Amino acid sequence: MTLKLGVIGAGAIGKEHIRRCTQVLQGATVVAVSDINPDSAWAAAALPGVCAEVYADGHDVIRSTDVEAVLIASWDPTHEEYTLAAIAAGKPVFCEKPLAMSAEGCRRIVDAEIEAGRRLVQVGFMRPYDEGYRALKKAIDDGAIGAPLLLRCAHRNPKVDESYTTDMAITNTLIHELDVLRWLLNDDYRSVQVRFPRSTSHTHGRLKDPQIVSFETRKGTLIDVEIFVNCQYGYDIQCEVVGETGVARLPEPSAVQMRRDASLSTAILTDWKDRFITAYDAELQAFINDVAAGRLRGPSAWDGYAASVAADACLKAQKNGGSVAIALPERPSFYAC
Ligand code: ISE
Repeated sequence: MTLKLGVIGAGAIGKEHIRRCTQVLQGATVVAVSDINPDSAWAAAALPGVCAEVYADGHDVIRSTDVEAVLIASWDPTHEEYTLAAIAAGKPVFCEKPLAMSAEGCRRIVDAEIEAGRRLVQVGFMRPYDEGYRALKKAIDDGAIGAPLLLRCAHRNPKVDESYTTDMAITNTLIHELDVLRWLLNDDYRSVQVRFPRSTSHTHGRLKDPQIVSFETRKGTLIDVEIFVNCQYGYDIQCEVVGETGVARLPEPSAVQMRRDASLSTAILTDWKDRFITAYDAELQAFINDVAAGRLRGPSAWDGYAASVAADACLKAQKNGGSVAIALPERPSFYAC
């Protein structure tokens, strides 16, 4: 059986998802597309192999009787509204990160899903599907380095445009670490502090870049994440876990090592869509398979909410400079694994 997908948002990642659903993955076909910019919707509908109706409004995609499941990849502030509409229509929905712009918004989605009585939402947190993170988690879970004591992470983008502001370093970028690190450590955050070194000359007035975000977890692990979105040299994701008996690092993506012109080098990727390309494939294939099996198991609305509770605290910490408590309520039994 082929799952008929409606896609809202056909920009960078939306178009990529349409391509992968059509050319790479099994079991789904894109039948409807919309974008705030009609040219983007038409361009996505014209990709090789795509045969989709183009709609002017995302709500029309959700309402379309042809659409069985919804994929949301529109502008971040629209995610909550479309996810709630998909839940109300009883359609499974894959929503790109962040699930909503605040914990309050995510909570509305959690409440609506519980009210609907079954899991309908998967959040587009793809890092738990990445082979490197999975290997790192296995090393920790197997006890290979003892209990994790410290983490040093970096999330670097080569550059961002003028519309990217200081808060987006949290809601749009760090949100990946906020999800993947609680999954990696089987832990939750207790508090956070944000510090700003001198800014790079490659940023603009509304973006302090880089930033250092420091967490303490409930089990007492200390985590430093450097977010540096104008680092110039490439897209670089680092995660080093210092344990009681050893140190484990996220593997680098494989690349050819070259000796030439009196130097030894390996290329670094520059586009985040390429860095996690197989993880994006795996998360969406899992969604398609799980919808067919009638049971969603990927990152849940609760995971989206947990990341957002931490993100809200980071936003406060950006402003007050001190330590801010992160209080995640008890997980409802509805989301028990
Ligand atoms: C983008 O939306 C992503 O998801 C990337 O992984 C992240 O590195 C980038 O900063 C975001 O803008």
